[in-house]
Amino acid sequence: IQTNAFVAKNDIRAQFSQAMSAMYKEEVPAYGALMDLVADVNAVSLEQDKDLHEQLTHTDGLARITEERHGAIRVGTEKELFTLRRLFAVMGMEPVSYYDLSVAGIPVHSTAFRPVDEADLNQNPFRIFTSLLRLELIEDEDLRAAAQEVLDNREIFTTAALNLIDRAEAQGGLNAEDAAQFVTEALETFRWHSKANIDRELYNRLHDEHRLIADIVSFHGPHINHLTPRTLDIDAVQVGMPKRGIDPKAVIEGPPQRKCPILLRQTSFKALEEKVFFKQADGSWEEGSHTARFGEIEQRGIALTPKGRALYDELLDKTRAAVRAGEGAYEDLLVESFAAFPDSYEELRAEGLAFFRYSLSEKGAEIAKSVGISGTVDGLLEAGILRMDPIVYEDFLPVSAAGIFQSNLGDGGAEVVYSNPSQAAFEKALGAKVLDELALYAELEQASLTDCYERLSAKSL
Ligand code: OOG
Ligand code: NI
Repeated sequence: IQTNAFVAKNDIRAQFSQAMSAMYKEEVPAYGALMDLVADVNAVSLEQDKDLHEQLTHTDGLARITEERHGAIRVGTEKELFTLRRLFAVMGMEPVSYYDLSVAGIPVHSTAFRPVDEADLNQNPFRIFTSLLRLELIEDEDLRAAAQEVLDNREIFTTAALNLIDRAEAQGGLNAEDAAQFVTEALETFRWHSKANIDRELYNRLHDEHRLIADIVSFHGPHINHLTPRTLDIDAVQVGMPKRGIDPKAVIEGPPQRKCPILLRQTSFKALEEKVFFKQADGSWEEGSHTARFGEIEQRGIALTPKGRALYDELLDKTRAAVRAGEGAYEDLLVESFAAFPDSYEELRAEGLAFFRYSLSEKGAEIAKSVGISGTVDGLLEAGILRMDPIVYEDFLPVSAAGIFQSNLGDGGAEVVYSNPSQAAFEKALGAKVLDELALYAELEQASLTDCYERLSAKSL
């Protein structure tokens, strides 16, 4: 019967993303201002760049952009991460990729929960970058134990949310009423709480160890710390921010501006200093402040193959070895280094640097109606039978993520660099393996080609 039918996971995710955005706009008004700026910039980009407009229309990517955003949260325990995986699964979001942030002196490791299939991404690509605290990287044993105790004594999910996760798993989905309640209850986990779980003294000790640890341990739950709309022209947004009273960080993370955007470029505005209250031993609340929440913008480009990614990493490392990000010469040097990265889709394809989605051109579709046809991809592209479009990079970049974390940790951000990946431990906590993003892009490319070849060889009568 209709009323008992399950709501599509894509719809639950879209509702949740909307609800999260509305909540964050209330909590952090500058996010609303940034959304308006991004909407204006995107409208201009689509108006001026007809090729981009056509490409996005052709790949069904246009509709998703205004609704597109990612958020980020940080959790404290394995159990919290485990339940989050189950919560996100209700909305069709799976853990993709493993990011080790210890390389930047940040004691967390992370994944991103996101939809995986092309059709699901096109309906709503909402993602959450999710980090797990690594208390084992804190040297002070007393402090570690104190933090652990606080974390063990909190419950970041409402009882109703936990029950609905169980129900979704048992039934294989949620009906409309349950889905609506699930969205409301799940949102509670990510709400900001100005009353801390701990007293000022412990807060200060955690903060001195690392600001991020204080952010993760001190509060009732993993408040959403930023929500990021997707822009089609990040340089225009960067320039536009100060005009609307928003103060951006100094540099855009990721690759430089290019004709054919690759991977991901990101910039953010500084975290707000917010009033919080510490829970003192005598039961009183003591006023203090905490900085955690900020805004970010992203521009997404084409996904790179392992070969392309290696070249990206090499050129970025080369730049960063010469100048620190944020120093005057950084951007010029970045542009100079990346001159070695081909900047046309033809070259990116010919050199096997990036992933493409193939489809039949109008001509190809016409031919496919009458005669069977075969040939190499090169030949079919040249003959104008196939067309290719960039596959959008849907993931994150560890060096950029570290830059985003750092920009919000203030000037005293840690500089200690101790690479210490621990993917197996992360996956054990998660209760699942993370998906390999490169395999996902390769599959998407291959599936698009298989579909083209099938259509070309099948002669209809
Ligand atoms: C996450 C920072 C990483 C991104 O877009 O790379 C991130 C955090 O600050 O919790 O969101
Ligand atoms: Ni982010």
